[in-house]
Amino acid sequence: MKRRIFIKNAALTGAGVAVGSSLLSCADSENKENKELEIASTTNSKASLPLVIATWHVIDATAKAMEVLEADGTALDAVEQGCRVEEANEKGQSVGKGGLPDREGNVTLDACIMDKHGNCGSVVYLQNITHAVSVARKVMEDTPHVMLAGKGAEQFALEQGFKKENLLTEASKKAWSAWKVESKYKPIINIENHDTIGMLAIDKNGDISGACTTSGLAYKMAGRVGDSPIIGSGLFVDNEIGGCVATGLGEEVVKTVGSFLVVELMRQGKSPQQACEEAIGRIVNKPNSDYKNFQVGYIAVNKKGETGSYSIHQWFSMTKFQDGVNEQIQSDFFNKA
Ligand code: SD4
Repeated sequence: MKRRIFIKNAALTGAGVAVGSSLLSCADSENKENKELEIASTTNSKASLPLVIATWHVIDATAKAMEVLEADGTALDAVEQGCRVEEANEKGQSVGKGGLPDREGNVTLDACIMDKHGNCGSVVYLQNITHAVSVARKVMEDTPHVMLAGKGAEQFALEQGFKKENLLTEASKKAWSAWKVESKYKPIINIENHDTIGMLAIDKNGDISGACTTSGLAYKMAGRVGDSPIIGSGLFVDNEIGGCVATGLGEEVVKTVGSFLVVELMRQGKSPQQACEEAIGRIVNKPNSDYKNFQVGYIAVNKKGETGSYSIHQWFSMTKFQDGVNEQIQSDFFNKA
């Protein structure tokens, strides 16, 4: 497992090629969006649209998102639908149903979503509802607010017709019982593999949206909320510039307002890769940084469709679906010692 992994979904090969090349042939068009795609083609030959990227190894989720994009769906629909795949996957123990609980045995979810207009919605400490990302979207679209928490978020979800479910699966209950024997609280993110999902998509119109959903740190303190539902930390999108999502130890992302930082660095002219690297630098270069003991990873995309990813430690990966190829790409990382 400890090597570069490429997973190509042959069945879907070809799905995204036509769009990019047909748009690039419209060089004489007055259309601003097409011009932007043209610029992308000169700076990054791989930057054809639509595209979707996500944190970790989630090819089923990116495949779902691409299905939406290929059917002329919006980036917003794509990221919501993509994230829902992992939320429903009971085997993934860090998101949605099957997520590992807090130290008291409660599964609590954090999620957010952001659209091309800069609108956003978020839920924190949501219980008993699998599709936190969809509740976040409802907060964005059907309330005058950005964020709903705890009981209020649950009540809102139920009023919106979401189903009440027990999110603590037998497997997660078993893991929690085993953890309780020693009850050691050490909020260290598993740096090998994870399922917390942050997703960014650019649709055929060149519009960007993003979403993020998680059950947060396993065995966290009751009431703990991480970076994932915090706009600017776990996720940020500016349709003129690009988007970023974070994964890993949320406290460290929040302290540096990581995703907003990455987008602002891209605004200043950095590539997505350079911006992710600099944002990780802000964490590891702090005096007395304890970075050897935790993981943080960022993925980012800019308006041209160029992508980047970077983490503190090895084995963070990004899943990318573009030009008919759905692949897991290992990230470069800081701690090479
Ligand atoms: C959190 N950032 O709650 C989330 C956890 C995560 O990969 O992303 N894990 O801190």
